[in-house]
Amino acid sequence: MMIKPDGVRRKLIGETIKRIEEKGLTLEAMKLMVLGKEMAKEHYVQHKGKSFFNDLIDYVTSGPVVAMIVNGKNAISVVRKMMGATDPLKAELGTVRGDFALDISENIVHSSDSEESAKREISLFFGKKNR
Ligand code: FUP
Repeated sequence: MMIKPDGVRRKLIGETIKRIEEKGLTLEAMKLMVLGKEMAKEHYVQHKGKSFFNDLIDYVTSGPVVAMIVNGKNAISVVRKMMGATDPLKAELGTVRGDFALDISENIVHSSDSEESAKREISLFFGKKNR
């Protein structure tokens, strides 16, 4: 998962990690970094060509992010549930987006939506060529 630039700017790193740890999940790796445009475009490749793509790339490269590898039972679905729906208006209270965000274009966090995307993202953010 990743705490995006607005999450870092708003000092929500600790709050987000606290929730993950209290749930019983384990932080396996963590990295604070500014994403380059190329890495950001690769990360969001499934949205290429969409109306919000350029704004999304500008936003996600606008400051440091915290990329994390989170492990634990059903980690992918549990983390997604804890982060809440992509649109903060639809995210339940008690989720990170439901509690801290108002707008879909600045929704604090990203979390992988499948085993396959988790593998792809881990290799993108933590793979050899980006170490
Ligand atoms: P998620 O899997 O919850 O991160 O959501 P998506 O992959 O669908 O979207 C990734 C990011 O694109 C969102 F976090 C915000 C941005 N987005 C928009 O700005 N507008 C949209 O209509 C959809 C997504």
